[in-house]
Amino acid sequence: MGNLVEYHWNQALMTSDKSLKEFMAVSQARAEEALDARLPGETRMPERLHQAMRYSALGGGKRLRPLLTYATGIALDIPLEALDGPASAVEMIHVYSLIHDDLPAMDDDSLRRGKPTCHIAFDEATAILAGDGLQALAFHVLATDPTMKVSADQRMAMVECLATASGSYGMVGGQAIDLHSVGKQLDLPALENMHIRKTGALIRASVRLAAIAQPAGNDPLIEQLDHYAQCIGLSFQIKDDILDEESDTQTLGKTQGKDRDNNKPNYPTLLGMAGAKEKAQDMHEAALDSLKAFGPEADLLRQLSQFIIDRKN
Ligand code: GRG
Repeated sequence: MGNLVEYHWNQALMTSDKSLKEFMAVSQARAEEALDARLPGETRMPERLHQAMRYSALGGGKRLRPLLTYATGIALDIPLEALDGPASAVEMIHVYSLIHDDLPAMDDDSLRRGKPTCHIAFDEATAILAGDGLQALAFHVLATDPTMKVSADQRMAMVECLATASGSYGMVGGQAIDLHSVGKQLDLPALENMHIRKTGALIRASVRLAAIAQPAGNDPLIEQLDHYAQCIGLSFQIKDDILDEESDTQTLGKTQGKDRDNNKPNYPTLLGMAGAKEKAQDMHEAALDSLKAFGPEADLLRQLSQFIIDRKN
């Protein structure tokens, strides 16, 4: 699809009642294709490692982070094909984090996205390497992907953005705090600090990567998008905690009740279930408020915020 046709098609989608559902289906397929094209083929040496990377990265997940990158692109009028690289990169980091989080040394889980976790389908050493391989590939994509059509400065800013979000100041740091807090009482600010890093940072990067791809950045709008991303990062985590209590393993595609079983602090235990739901709703409203300066071009971002608090898995 040419950029212009695609852009107008996306404009049409935004005014349709079914817009979010259609956008999600089309963008999930787009993210899958973009990942497929950038992952090493499974017959390429070392075959077993590449099979494990593809096993975990392809064919599952909501693709929330690529959806956010594409929806931000639509809000900022960026051609989606320029965002396939950043969308793939952020999803690769996410998948690597899931593979490593499921390992026996961490959450020790056997089910992810409705199928056996990477270390069960392959073996522990291969799963560690598959995560490592995906992490390195994410940065390789940002540094070299020819479809991105950005300047060297923009590429550098994207690499810096994703590295900060995924490293010890972001996701990995949040995971370290999480592992250290098992069995401990955290107060609300400490819980929030952990989640801002562990899950919030990558969600924030998903939006920011698209903003960096804009040829001439509009700083006030970018700040507002960043605030939106911080709000949905928190509402995502609150909803995740609620689902961990209220849903079931089959619907989630991962083991339900892990927080309780592992004696991990979460929002429902600190705020009560009604309090957690109210906070998720407050965060959603704050996210919408951040988008006040945008017109209908940001409707998909608004709808994604609603989706985050309504989702079933
Ligand atoms: C091990 C380096 C390292 C980091 C782990 C993000 C994370 C840090 C671990 C994931 C474990 C987890 C279940 C976190 C709770 C929130 C979360 C990230 C859930 C999974 O994300 P979704 O719902 O998953 O977007 P899908 O499968 O839909 O992509």
